[in-house]
Amino acid sequence: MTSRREFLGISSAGVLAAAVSSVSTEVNAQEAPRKPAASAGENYVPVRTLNGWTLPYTMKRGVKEFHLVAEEVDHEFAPGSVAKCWGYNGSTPGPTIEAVEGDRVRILVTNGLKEHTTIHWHGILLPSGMDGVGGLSQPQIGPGETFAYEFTLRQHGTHMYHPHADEMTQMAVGMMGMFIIHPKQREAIPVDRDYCFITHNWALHPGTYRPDPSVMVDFDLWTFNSKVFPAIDPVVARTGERVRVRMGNLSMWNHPIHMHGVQFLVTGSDGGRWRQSQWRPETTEIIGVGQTRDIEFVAEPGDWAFHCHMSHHTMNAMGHEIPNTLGVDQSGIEDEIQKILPGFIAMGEYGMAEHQEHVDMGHHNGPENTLAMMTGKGPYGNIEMGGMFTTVKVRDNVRRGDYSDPGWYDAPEGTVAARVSSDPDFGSPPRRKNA
Ligand SMILES: [Cu+2]
Repeated sequence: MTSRREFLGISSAGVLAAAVSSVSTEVNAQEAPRKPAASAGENYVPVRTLNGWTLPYTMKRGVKEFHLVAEEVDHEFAPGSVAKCWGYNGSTPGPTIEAVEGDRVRILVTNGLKEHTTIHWHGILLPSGMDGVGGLSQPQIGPGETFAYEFTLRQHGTHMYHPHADEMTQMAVGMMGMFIIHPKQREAIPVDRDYCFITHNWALHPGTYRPDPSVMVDFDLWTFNSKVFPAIDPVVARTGERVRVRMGNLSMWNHPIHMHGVQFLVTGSDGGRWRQSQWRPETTEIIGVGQTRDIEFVAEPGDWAFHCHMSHHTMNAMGHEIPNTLGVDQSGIEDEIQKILPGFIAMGEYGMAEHQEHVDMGHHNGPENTLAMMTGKGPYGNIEMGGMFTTVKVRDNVRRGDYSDPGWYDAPEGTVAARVSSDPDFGSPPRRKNA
């Protein structure tokens, strides 16, 4: 999935850069767009954007030139749900910009929207006039216009970019991306893998095809890089590798991101990689709205859940104003309601897990273009998740630089929780009497 997207993305950006080059006298064969990669003077592992891609640049007289195009994109959150979103260069989030502290960068921004826009380089130190706040620090970029931003990177860290024009609408429909700046010197404690994603929320109401920018609280979809589980790429690593995951938040909620299997260290943010004395072990780290956080861990073998801990943020589209059916005897109701609402299924008396079973068995079809509230199959059955949920998949035999999904973990015998009785009165567990 990822490789095809990357290929298409890079191809289209390549065509774009070639078109730009044809009007420039500065271009020669050595300035063909290239994918950023660790090379002489660039002592870093290229960042891996989950489900996303990295924007190629062209070197022009010592300046790294990037070209972003703000435009409408047809985006798939997961198979079964597509929408008209806005993004950059054919995707939401836009491609990751990756550079090195000390680099001079020029970022051309072409506005392919029908209203004006700008880009704010969130967390990056630069001249006031390059800060991208429409009306305050620059004129708006009108439809069809191209503006150039140019500045020298004076810092390193995990940053983001987003419009600062009609911000509520443009961000609500997907305009954002990450801007990773590696330190000039090789890191004293290097990482083997460096992942990044940005969190977002979407009001894609059931049965509709365009996110609603007016919603503040009751969102329908919760995403890592504009994808929901089970369409979010896994974080893949080999046992013992040091892995960094950089996370940004341009949504309307804070996200306590929880990783199973390890105590990770929180090691950085848009303030750069913190001094080691500031690193702290956690298993959940809140990524506040507008913040970025880097976590690092040494990979432990297994399949580990990695998700937001707000339990509604690991669900897909759901009604927020339905009556509570928990504990309600609904016998007889189904026939009555089906007379006015064909296909109605009474459920929820004993909990909501049956929802996924009904959907998977084809009993229950929601509105068109609408994902099931909970979904996903694992080796042991339904995972009953959606939204901001993915896995960390660590194996002993993953090759360096191989990011492909290794499939499900084959747990050593005797290390998986298993049934010891089917008798409801099994054993004599201590119980507290009702007061
Ligand atoms: Cu969350």
